[in-house]
Amino acid sequence: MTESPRPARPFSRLLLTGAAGALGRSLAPTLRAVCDQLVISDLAGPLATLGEPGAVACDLSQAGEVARLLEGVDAVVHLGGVSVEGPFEPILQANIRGLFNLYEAARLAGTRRIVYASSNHVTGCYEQGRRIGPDDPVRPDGFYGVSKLFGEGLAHMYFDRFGIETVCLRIGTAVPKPAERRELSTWLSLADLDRLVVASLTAPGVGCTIAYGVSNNPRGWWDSADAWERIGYVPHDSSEVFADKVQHITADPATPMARLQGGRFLGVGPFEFPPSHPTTRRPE
Ligand code: NAI
Ligand code: 15L
Repeated sequence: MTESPRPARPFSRLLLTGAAGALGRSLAPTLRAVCDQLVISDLAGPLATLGEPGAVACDLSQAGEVARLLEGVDAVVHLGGVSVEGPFEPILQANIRGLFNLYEAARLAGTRRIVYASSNHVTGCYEQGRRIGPDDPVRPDGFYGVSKLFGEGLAHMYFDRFGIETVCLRIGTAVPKPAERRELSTWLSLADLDRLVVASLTAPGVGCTIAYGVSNNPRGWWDSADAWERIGYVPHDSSEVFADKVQHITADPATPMARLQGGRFLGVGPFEFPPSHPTTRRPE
């Protein structure tokens, strides 16, 4: 049986969170082509730098703001939040509370699909070189990776209970070109990012799918073939053309940064509790 072609503009109102970030800026022009109206959103400060009339400032940690943002939205590309390893509190607010606010608002608004920027850091404690896929046990490499796992769990629950479809993309390193040896394995070209996100938005019947987001890298560590087939993603680019330039650039071989898939995030932390935290307060 041949599949009917996907509609050119399957969404009337598509929301892009994190629009002022690196990937949001890169994706926005492509997303405009698959919807009647693209709503772009971010924190007020970063959003102002875009100079986009009609952009909507929203702090994801604020439930009321998020509820207003989702009104009339039929699909979301969710990139907003803390994007690196760091202390727990900001990650809690933006990535954990923010995700809860987003899904609850989506449920109330009747949103049909979310493309969620998860991360390779949900499995960042596997050894470099080890082949893994979405069905392998998770091994997050920090608070950031754990927050992305919370999002994946929430996505599953909102599909099973409320029918909101999500494609969770465990993105590798989405940058114009790889800058070090690790990125020869983790690279996602920006053109392949476009392909991946559009496929995730428009594929029929994705349920709740987890897919790694990488280009066709011969040194890749992640096998996502089944999920890619399900969403219809075919990567076109390969990191290998950059190998001669960057394969000698590595973290200190004596550290977990060089040994584990999460790379330099393994060199961040641990973090002390802030002085006001109840467990660090001295007894009176
Ligand atoms: P980025 O840090 O450049 O952009 C994230 C955006 O989220 C920023 O513009 C920031 O202002 C916004 N944001 C932060 N806290 C917020 C809040 N409380 N409310 C509303 N907006 C908030 O990150 P980038 O590189 O564009 O990544 C986008 C998404 O993709 C992130 O969720 C990141 O975790 C994920 N990702 C990115 C990868 C990459 O290679 N760039 C790899 C894996 C995952
Ligand atoms: C991520 O999750 C980050 O958002 C991005 O900044 C990169 O560091 C990427 O992972 C990576 O692992 O290279």
